[in-house]
Amino acid sequence: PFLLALLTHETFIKGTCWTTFIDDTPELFDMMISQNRAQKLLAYLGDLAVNGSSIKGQIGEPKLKSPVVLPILKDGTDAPLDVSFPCTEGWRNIYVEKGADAFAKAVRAYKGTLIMDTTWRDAHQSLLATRVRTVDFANVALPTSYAYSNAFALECWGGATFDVAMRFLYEDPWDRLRKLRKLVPNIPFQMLLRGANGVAYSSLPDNAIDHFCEQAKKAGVDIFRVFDALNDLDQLKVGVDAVRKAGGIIEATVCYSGDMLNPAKKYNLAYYLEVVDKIVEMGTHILGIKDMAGTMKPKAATLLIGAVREKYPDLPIHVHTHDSAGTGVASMAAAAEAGADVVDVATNSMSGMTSQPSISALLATLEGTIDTGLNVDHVREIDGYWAQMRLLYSVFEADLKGPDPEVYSHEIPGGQLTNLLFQAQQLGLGTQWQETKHAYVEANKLLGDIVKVTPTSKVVGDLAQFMVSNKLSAKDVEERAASLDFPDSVLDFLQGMIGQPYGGFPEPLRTNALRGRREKLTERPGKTLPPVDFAAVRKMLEGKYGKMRESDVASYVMYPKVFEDYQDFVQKFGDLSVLPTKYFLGKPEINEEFSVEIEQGKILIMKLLAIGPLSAHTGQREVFFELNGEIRQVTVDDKN
Ligand code: 3PY
Ligand code: ZN
Repeated sequence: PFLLALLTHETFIKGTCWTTFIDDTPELFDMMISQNRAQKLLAYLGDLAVNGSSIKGQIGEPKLKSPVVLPILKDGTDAPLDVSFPCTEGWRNIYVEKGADAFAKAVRAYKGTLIMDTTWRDAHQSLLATRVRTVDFANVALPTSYAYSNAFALECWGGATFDVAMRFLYEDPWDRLRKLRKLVPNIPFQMLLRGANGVAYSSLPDNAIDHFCEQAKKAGVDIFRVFDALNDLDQLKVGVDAVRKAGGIIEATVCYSGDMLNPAKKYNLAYYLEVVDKIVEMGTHILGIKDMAGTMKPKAATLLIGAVREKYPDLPIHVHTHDSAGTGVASMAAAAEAGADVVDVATNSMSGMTSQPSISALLATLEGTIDTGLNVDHVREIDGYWAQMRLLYSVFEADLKGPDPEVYSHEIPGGQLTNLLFQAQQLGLGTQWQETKHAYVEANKLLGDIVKVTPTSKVVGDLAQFMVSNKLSAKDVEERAASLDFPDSVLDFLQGMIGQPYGGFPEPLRTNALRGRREKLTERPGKTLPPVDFAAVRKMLEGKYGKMRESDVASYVMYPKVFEDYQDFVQKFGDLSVLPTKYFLGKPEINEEFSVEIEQGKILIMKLLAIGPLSAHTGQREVFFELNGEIRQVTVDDKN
């Protein structure tokens, strides 16, 4: 049948298609230059057509079938706004023209409460396994620059987006940043930096953090939310100092864990105020308060933000939460009322549950009392785009059904909650999820009730999964610690590679688990880690891959293996970031025409024509495409 499809195809009947199109627009078809890139792209598409998607975590094919409709913003007279070029008005101008101190001052002086939208970072990290691709941000970037022109910032980088971009999406995270920066020059960009851990899972040499922040600032980050997962101030300071040296806006952050309203809990108001005092002493433009699991109840927000506001009237406060319990809007409204200058929300279709609270719900809650400077209609119009994206990326959804205040007891951070649920679902055991949550609580207690956020949340999660899969109770772990083969992340934590926990390490668990195989650190790891030799790294990489940028060096230093795997992939398949997501995740229908702009003005028009029969001899198939009117074929190993 494939032969028949081929012979009856219009290309065979009519000779070449697109001749008139090519004649009319010759500049679009510089085929010579594009040959190699096009062939690599076909290699990817052919593999996808034969073997299905290889993107980790994907279940099924994208459900969004219709073309994506872009937002249309209206001006005051109901006429469509021209958004064909970026908006130039916004808070970023203050920073660019007058510097970080002036920016912080202006934010504090604003009469209402500003919002930061997290859709481009935390929202998809928390709901869609961080899988949203650059092309889908870029497509909505211009209208967003208008609709959100009064926003404090867009959170768009850092956290898990850095490694996931390379590891699973085969994209360069730096290119994403540069591309979006050009399209949105007016709104500050915020990133999430894990203090001395950079955007990795344990500490790096100090000069690696400096180098990373310098590159991030150059590529487009303005505001750096810097936290340490244990609120270890020495670790935090490494990140804060790096941002200062890079000339960025520092948002040093205290992580909120547990429930400060409950007197039996470890982390209380006095604890948080002490951390805030030290952060102020360290020097920050903005104070971040980061409620990564969404356990900060509205009353706690009122008390904590109220207390900080009273003690530090001039300090801008920026509050972050997750809506896992369903109380996120109430907590952010309480924070705004108690004097927060900025609160975090996400576009409606990408909000709720493990993500941030809904922007429109918050705007409605604050309406008439606290001004945000945002146009509710524009915000809603942008959301129409994200509703389509949510469907496009639903192949990565963990099947969360609704908010659940159980988070107040298990305290699992938003991104990790969806991740663990997804893994439990994949194992398909009915009781797995309940067991994992229970084990998470036990693992946290075993480790000394630590603050849980990447990377410490991974330590607790890994120990919990280790307990479930080996059927170990907390008592078993304690009694058999000297002979158990703990996950690496747990040993890293117990060694001190992630920092020093408040209240110290759990003993005798620490000693028994380490068994003298690793030295116990009493100070931050960066003090003893040898500095990175960037010139040597560059030389080694260029020997392997050709010309490298300084940001490539930073990627390698942060994630050596992930970066090398990514480079190997690009050598084979080229830059896939140009491919529309529908065709990145799923194969087109036979004869469905689609276009790919491989670089500005260079458009490939493609069709999948046929998938050939399996050769019993080679285990391969020929896949036939039409590319700008010509038939192309690729040979693909059939892995099924
Ligand atoms: C991250 O570190 O990626 C986080 O989102 C922490 O909340
Ligand atoms: Zn978060």
